[in-house]
Amino acid sequence: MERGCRGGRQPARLSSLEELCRITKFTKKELQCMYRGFKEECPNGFINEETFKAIFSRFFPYGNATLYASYVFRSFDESRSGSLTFQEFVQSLSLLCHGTLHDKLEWTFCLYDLNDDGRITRKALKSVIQAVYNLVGKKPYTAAEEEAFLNHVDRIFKKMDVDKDGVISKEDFMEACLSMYKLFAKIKSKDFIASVVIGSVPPKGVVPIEISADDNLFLQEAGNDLLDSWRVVADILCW
Ligand SMILES: [Ca+2]
Ligand SMILES: [Ca+2]
Repeated sequence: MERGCRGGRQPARLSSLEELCRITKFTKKELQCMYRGFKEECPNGFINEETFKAIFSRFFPYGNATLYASYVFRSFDESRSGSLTFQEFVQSLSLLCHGTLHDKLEWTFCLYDLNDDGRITRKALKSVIQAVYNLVGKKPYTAAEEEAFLNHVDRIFKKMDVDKDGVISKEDFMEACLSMYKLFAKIKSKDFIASVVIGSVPPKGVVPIEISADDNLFLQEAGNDLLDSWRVVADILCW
């Protein structure tokens, strides 16, 4: 089975600082700062899953970050060697900070494709969303909460499985996410805000945006769990 699913990363050989700036698009100063943080956390020059978990846990003192951190670590450790050098670490981070939307979505797909087979099953989706819930200590305790959680996972799954064949392929994933990002962009546009503020009659020249109730619900539900994964991880790991 192919290891790692993003591909295209530069080979992990030791680069000079200048070269690393060029590859990662981080400035010298940013890299030096990250390197200091890295050396402090990992004096032996490698970051492993345990350290990853410890870093994430600091950001989520009221939740349990271990599961999510292990999924993120897996997505960074493309060679599945169990540890990352500084260069491997910043190359993955660079993708989340400076990559194209397509790069970021590929990474997110990889995060959810827990067994590297190029498809996201309902079970994997549930596991990762559960891990996101754990971050903030949100847990379905009662039977009703458990049912609401499963319905939430179901709605996201149905929306993402574009061709309705029972699994989320990378094509499904890209298509569903890109159409959601387009909706997000529209919502953020001034025209939309103006039309909402003024009410049902938009001013001349402003085109009101119609969003179905289904899409609206999906945007609210999937926003944090799925569409923003790369942003959350980048915020945490950029020391
Ligand atoms: Ca899979
Ligand atoms: Ca599908």
